[in-house]
Amino acid sequence: MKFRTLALLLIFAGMISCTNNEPPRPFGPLPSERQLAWHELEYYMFVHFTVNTFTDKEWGYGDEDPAIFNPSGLDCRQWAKVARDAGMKGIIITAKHHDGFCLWPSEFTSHSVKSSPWKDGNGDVLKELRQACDEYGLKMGVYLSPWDRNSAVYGTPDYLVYYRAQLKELLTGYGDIFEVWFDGANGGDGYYGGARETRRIDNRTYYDWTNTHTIVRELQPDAVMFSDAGPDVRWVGNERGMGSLTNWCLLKKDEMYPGGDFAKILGEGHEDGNYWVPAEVDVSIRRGWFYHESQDSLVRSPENLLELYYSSVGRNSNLLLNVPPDRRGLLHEKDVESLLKFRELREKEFTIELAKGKNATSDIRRSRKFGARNVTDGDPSTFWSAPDNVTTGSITIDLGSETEVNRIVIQENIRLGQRVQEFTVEALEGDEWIKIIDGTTIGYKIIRRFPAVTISKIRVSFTRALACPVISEIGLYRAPGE
Ligand code: FUL
Repeated sequence: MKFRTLALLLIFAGMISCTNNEPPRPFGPLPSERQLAWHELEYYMFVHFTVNTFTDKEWGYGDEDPAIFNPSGLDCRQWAKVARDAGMKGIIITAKHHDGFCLWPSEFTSHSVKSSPWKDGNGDVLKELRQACDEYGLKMGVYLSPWDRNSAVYGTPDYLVYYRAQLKELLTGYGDIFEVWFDGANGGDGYYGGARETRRIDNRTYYDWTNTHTIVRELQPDAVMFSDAGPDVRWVGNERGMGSLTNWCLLKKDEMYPGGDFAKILGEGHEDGNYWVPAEVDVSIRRGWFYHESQDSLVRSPENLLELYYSSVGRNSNLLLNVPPDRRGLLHEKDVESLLKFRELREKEFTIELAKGKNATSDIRRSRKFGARNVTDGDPSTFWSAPDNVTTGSITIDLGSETEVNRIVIQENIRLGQRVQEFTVEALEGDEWIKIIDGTTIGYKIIRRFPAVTISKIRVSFTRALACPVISEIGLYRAPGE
């Protein structure tokens, strides 16, 4: 009898330790490898450039004479150098905007650089950008406007054949593409090969997105696709640079379509969404998306860009910052200055990681292997986790001595899903735990600011979660100022 009890006990103990040394099972929809790579980019450049740059418009009608496209000193290497020096990871270019003019010599239309005086019609902006991105170690993405106000066949099934043929050119002729941007805008009226009329399409059905998506998957399997409703990356629902404080990477995307009226939902996503579709914040450094000389005095300041950073990257979103080249084909000096100063400001915010390597403990943990020390080890692949079915837990970081702190960064291990619904951060000031901030979702990363406190310990409590919390990193910083 005794022997049997002992054997059972050993088996039971073995089962427990075995379970506890296993990571939690993934919960809910998960990011794909291409989405995981996209999350890590965080910040990259949007480039709006076309005939509008020369007509001083935001939306071209489609009847622009290609002869007006004639940048005097176009230099994609300047764009790429600025992007690299600004700390950006890639560039997405408007290969074709709503006016239909193509920045590459498409075989399927003459409404392109081919018909412009720039380089005697032998130029190719996409090719130059590819070379520049390679030189400066940047990724490249393309925006191909589904709405085409130049095309005579827009609104008929033939347009889809044209659109897809152009997409294939972009996906086969210019190396690896990291993101394909499908815009949802459609204003109806246009030149349409001379018809000059209004053409309405049904956003839900006309573009037959499923078959277009298949082309991207086949030709560029690592590229993410952006639109209002994904499939891989979603619009954040505004162009003001505002990510949502509550931001689920999850979305019921089957209920949505590009160009629909979903702005409010897109900010927060769906807590019970059935796909992983994280938010991207697209915003311009100027009032317009295209360059207008009249806006030279309206370039966002470095301080304003830092605000955008906190309201995008700081809220579990990527930041796609538009910097429009001018008529020379260069990023304007004012924009460049702002971007580079913004980088300096940003670096000063995050100079010293105060929690790194510091002792961290938790009130509960899955096992030693998934202990709290993993959140201060600087390695995002290791993590702290609570046991299965336990949806709360607190991590305390001991800074060793009284330290001034005013920024916190928290990351979930999103490979296992997004879980946290609510958290609080408290600090030990003297003998008292004082609440500094509370919040809702976390996801890939959040960064929160608070007035500087002098503390020896900080406690982060996950107070509500969809499944046992899985936290990969907690960082603390002392940024300049309050
Ligand atoms: C919008 C477009 O209409 C704007 O011109 C711009 O390209 C912006 C990024 O998306 O839908």
